[in-house]
Amino acid sequence: MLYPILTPSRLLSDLSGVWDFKLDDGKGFEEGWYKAPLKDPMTMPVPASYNDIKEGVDFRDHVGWVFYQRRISVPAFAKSQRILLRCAAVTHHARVYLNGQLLCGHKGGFLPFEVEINDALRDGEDNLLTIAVSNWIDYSTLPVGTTKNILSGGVPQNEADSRGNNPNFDFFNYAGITRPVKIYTTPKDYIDDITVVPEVSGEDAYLTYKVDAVGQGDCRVEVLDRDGNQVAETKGVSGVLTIPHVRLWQPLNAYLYDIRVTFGSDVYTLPYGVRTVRVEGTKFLINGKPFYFKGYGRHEDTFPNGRGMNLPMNVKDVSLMKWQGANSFRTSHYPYSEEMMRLCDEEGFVVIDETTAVGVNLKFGGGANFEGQTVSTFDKEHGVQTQEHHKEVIRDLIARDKNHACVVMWSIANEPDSSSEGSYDYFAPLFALARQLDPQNRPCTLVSVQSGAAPKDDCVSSLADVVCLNRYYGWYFGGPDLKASERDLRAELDAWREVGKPVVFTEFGADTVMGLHDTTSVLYTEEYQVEYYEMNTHVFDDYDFVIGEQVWNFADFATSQGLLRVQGNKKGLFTRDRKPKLAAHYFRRRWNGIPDFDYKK
Ligand code: GCB
Repeated sequence: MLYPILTPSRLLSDLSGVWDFKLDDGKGFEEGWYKAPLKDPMTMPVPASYNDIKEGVDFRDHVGWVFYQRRISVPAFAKSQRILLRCAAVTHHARVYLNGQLLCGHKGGFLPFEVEINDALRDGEDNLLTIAVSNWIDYSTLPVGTTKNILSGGVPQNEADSRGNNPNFDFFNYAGITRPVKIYTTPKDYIDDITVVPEVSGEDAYLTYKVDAVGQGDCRVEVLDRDGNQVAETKGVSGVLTIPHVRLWQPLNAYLYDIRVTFGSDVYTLPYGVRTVRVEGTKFLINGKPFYFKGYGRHEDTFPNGRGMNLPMNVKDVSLMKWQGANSFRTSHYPYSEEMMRLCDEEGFVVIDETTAVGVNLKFGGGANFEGQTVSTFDKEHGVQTQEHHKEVIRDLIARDKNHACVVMWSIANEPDSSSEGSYDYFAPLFALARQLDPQNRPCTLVSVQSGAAPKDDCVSSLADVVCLNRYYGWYFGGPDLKASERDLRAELDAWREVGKPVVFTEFGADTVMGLHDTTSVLYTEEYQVEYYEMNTHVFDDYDFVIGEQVWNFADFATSQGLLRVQGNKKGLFTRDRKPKLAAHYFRRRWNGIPDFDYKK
């Protein structure tokens, strides 16, 4: 799916701004709020999560639908073109109405969808756009919602708990229109999609391309370098472009070409980095050289935007990550904004791209998720019912991100139940689908939870190209005894050696409240966080098949309330407003001393 841009043939209008807004009182649809201007609306910025924008617990923790509304108009001269309304992310369910008419619905809060609006659009200025949004999560959605608050050990905390709508994951269930809504146009005969697959041989690159075009027209494809010089050109909707003396996209040393496609009167330009990715033995090769992942699990989480796109913070975060000597992150636990992905292409940041599958695990909280009885995650009747939707998410994620140089691996899920009966049968078709759909055939992984399962019993070892581990030795497991924790971590790594695959630690971390200090370190102090990380990283250095370390988390972030969460999760190296803790300086020293390539012989 193409990112909407302004081109010589396409108009683009961003509907970001302050919209009218109202929480549903249960009668919104019955009373047809989408048919007429909302009565006594509030103001609400788009894009943003709505939860932290107004005050009060009823507002922040509202469960169910909300209504966003504004008027739109489109210039008369654009009406001869296809006119599309595109939502980059609406969390988690959307219904889009124009002039009272339902145009489309969408499930899933972190990927784009669009609809042609020519027929529903009236001439003139008077077009009423309403987007109804619901934050409902349950056993059929991704992320997964549960009947219990996992942070409170399953004890209902409020009315929403008893209605069975709580995250089965550890981040605040922010909702709303969180990424831009745009209108764009295309000619009637148009470029629908572009797919480009790189291959490098010697000094040259061969780009196998395919243009999905609708209607009639001649197709021409050019490659331009950064100075605008044409370096390759060909005709036809598919073929191979040859770039002599290619300049590769390298981690932290990015180079992007422009691939300009012309089809009939339609023109679209795709920024494109040429690089290769491959797993060989226990190495992860980027452009043929063994790469070492240094970086983070992150969240799209800022105040008061919630999960709403925050461009200045995106750019600031990349700057901070570079300051630390990091080279990569995982889009834990959902696809990030298209703007962030484009920025990572531009800045040379390496990304593990994760689906919205978090919480596909009913073992949390002792597994008593069904009226107090233990239910297995993949129980046909009472377990999660997410597999079909999971396939949709994989499809849409790969459709959106397949051309990004920054994306080097797909993460199919975070901390699912990957060692119970039914796990393999649930995940094997998902891995097969991702491998079939990705034209670049990138490695695939799932991120394994610390459950005590032996490597052979965790289907990450049979299905994944790279084993990703979230491990908390010295925090949830063994903390504060770092000696015993180190022994246990080593014992586990000794067992993973037998699997013969590369291992990346995609999470390890300790909650740390900025400003808490002690000479003899104790849990939650900045000193403990440093000692925790020193222990873990020194162990990683002893294992040649450990090819990456991504701390949990880049920054402190908001969660549901619970006794282990001090105004949110405090495992950040940075505070939520991006001030460094002691551990940020520790990693700055460590990572600036670790090369991106050939760290482990
Ligand atoms: C995990 C989860 C992450 C949590 C983290 C924690 O394993 O993947 O979402 O926030 O642990 O801090 O407990």
